[in-house]
Amino acid sequence: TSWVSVGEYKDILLDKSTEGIARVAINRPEKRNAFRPQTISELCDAFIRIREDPKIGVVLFTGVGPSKDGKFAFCSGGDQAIRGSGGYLGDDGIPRLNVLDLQRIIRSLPKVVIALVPGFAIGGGHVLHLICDLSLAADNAIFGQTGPKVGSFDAGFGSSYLARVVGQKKAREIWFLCRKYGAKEALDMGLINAISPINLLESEGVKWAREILQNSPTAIKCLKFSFNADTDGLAGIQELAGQATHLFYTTDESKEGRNAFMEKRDPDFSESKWLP
Ligand code: 2NE
Repeated sequence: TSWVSVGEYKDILLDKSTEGIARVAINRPEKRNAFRPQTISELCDAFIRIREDPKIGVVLFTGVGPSKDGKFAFCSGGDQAIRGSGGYLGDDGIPRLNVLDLQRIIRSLPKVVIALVPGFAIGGGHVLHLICDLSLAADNAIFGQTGPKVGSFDAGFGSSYLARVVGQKKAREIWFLCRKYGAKEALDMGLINAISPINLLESEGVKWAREILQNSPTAIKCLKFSFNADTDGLAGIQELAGQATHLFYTTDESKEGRNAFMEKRDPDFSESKWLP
């Protein structure tokens, strides 16, 4: 697929293709793609742009690489060099954990987000691949949480949702021991969907995206939000309910309610059946 660069960002790259795919990449390879508040603000902006573009159905979310030492990373979590008291510090000196905003934007994006993990997915970077709809990894990928080693934790999606994905025992092992896991182990525990050689990772992602894009957008959106409704509490139910409202607005029954209000008359729902 051919990519066209979109937006002016410092810490990330955003590209779109003409066939309905977007590519978002964290671009701090010398830091193993660790994020700072600006990185996250830019990622939020990119994903919101994608949300508003009705031509895009699938997002490939990845990390730029290799770094000068030849290693690849998806993301190594929060940039510890600018971790202050109470959060990660931007130029404004305000401590932030704005990666939580990004997690919610990705979860509620009415499109499919595929993480392409070309190397390290560690700490808050591991959580970012976890919350994507699908994860494809290069055969050299390394996964793990480090929070209890570096004085941090993600007790939201990072732990509870991880347990939904890999099971309670494995999730507790991942967080309590802070081990690192290779791509094969990740596949065996259901943490990722497939492994590919690193030079084929993006083309594999495009292949998966093309298959998804052949299917019904509305069906896929409702399925995504059904999965979220089971795991994301009332916020997940809200997303599924929103899709029901979208569909209801297309019916004569719903339009009669709106028309009656606008015409200052009582609504007449007699044409609407109480179908089984
Ligand atoms: C990712 C990993 C395992 C890679 O190891 P290795 O040996 O391949 O690379 P190295 O030498 O550690 O890293 C290369 C350069 O990147 C920097 C390093 O400091 C090093 O810089 P120089 O010495 O060359 O100048 N770098 C890597 N990760 C960084 C990071 N997260 N922050 C700042 N600089 C980083 C290895 O690098 C590693 O373990 N990284 C740290 C992983 C980590 O603990 N992340 C934070 C977890 S907490 C979190 O993300 C979080 C949360 O828990 C809750 C909310 C929000 C965030």
